[in-house]
Amino acid sequence: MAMFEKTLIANRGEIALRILRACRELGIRTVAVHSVADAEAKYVKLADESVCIGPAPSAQSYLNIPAIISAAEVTDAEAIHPGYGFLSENADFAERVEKSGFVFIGPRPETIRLMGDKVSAKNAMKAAGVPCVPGSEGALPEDNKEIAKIARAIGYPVIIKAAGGGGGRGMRVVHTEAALINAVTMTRSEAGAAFGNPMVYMEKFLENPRHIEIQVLADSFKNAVWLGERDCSMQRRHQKVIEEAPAPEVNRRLITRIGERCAEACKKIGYRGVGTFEFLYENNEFYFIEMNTRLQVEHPVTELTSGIDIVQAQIRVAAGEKLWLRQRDVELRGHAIECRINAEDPFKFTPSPGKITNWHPPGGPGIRVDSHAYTGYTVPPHYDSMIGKLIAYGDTREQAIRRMRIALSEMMVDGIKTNIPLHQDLMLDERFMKGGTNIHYLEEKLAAREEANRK
Ligand code: MV4
Repeated sequence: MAMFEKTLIANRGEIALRILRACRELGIRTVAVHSVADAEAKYVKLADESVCIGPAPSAQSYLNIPAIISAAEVTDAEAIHPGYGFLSENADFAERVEKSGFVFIGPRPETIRLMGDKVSAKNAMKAAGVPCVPGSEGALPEDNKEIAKIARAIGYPVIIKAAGGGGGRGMRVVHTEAALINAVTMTRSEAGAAFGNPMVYMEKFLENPRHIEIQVLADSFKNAVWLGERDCSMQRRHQKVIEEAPAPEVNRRLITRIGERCAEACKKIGYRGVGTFEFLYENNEFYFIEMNTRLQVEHPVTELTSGIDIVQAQIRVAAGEKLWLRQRDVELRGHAIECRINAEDPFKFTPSPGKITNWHPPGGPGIRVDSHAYTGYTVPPHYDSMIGKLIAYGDTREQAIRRMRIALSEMMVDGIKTNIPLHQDLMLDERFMKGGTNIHYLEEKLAAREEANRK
C-alpha cells in the first residue's frame, strides 16, 4: 500500500508535534500550518514546510477552511490530519478536503455527520447492539402531553439534551413534571441558537456515573478492533484533568463484552479510522452516550497499555491499508495515567499565558511527556491553556501513581502558573488512590477546599 508522501497538519501545539513525529516515523514529509501567534513555535520549524494561514484568532486561522485547503494545494500535500478540536469533527470540512482531492485523515464525512447528531448516533449504536442510556425514541415530539408521558415512562430525574450538542453543551436536568416543559422549551431555543438545530432528546439522568470510553481502530474494509478503555472521570466543567487506562475496579469480562460490541458496531456502520465510544458507567452497567470521531487528547494512555501507536495507525488506515492486527493481537498490559498540564492558576483556574522562562520536563522509566513547550516559549493567550501532557506507565496502578508523583516533583515550569500543584494534590488524594471516583469527585473536592479556605 502506498503511504502518503506529504501530509498537512491542520492543528497546533502538542498534537501538531505528536502528528509530526508519527509522520516522520512513517517517512511522510510534513506541512505545518500556523497562525501569526504560532509563527515561532518549535514544531513549525521542525516541519518540512510551513504556511501561515491567518491571524491569531482561530476563527481566522485554524478554523479557516479555504486557507487550509489552499495551503495543501500550494505545498502539494496528499492528506490533511485535523488533530483534535478545531475542524476535526466538522463533516463539511472533511467533505471539502475530499472534494478538493486530498485525503481526510479521519472517518468518512457521512460518519462524522451521523455521530455529530447525537440522536442519530444513539439510534445507530442501539441498532448495532451497543447498550444506551434509557430514553426517548429519537427526538422529542412537539406535543407537551406526549413529552410528559415519555418522562413518566423513563422516570425522574431526566436530562434533556440537544441533538447538536455534546461534550456537555446544551443539557438540562429535570427533577419534576412541573419543571419539564419549560426545560424542554429552553433547551430547544438555546440549541437552535447555538447549533442551528433545535432538536432535543431525553434520557434517564444518572446521578453518580463514571465516564469510561472505549478506543477503536477500523480500516476501510470493515475490519475493526478495540484497544481497551480509558477512565476520564476526573474532570472539572467538562474539561478532563486526569485520564487513565485501564479503568480501576471494573469487571474485565464486562468491559471485554462492551469493547467487542463497539468493534462490532464499527464493522456494521463501516467506520474508518480511530474513534471513541463514550459511556457512563454506574452500578456495574455501561450506557453509551456519544461517539467521538477524532483522535483524542488522552490517546497516549491507550498507546502505553496497548503498545500501539494510535496516530500512525490512524494515518495507515487513512492511506487505505488493511488492518494488520486482529483482536487477539491486541494485548493490554500495565497501567497508564495522564495528567494534563495547563497554563492556569492552580486554585482559581484562570488562564496564565506568557513566557516560559524555564522548562524542565521529567524523565526516567515509564515517563512520557507530550509537549511542544520549551524554555523561552511564549504560551499565546488565544487558545486552549493545555501546554502538555505528562504520562506515567507502570506494571500496576500503584507503580504508575508513584512514578507520576516523582515526575511531577521533578517538573519545573517557571514564568507562568500551571496546574502541577493540583496534580500533586490529586496523586496523594485517598479517594483517587483507591480508584474509581465518579464525574463529580473533583468539583466536590475543590468546593470542599474552597470552603475550608474561607474559614
Ligand atoms: C449524562 C449525565 C447523566 N445522565 N447523561 C456531559 C457531557 C456529555 N458528553 C454527557 N454528559 C453527561 N450526560 C445522563 N443520561 C451526566 C453527564 C455529565 C458528565 C458526563 C461525563 C463526564 C463529565 C460529566 C459532567 C457532568 C455531567
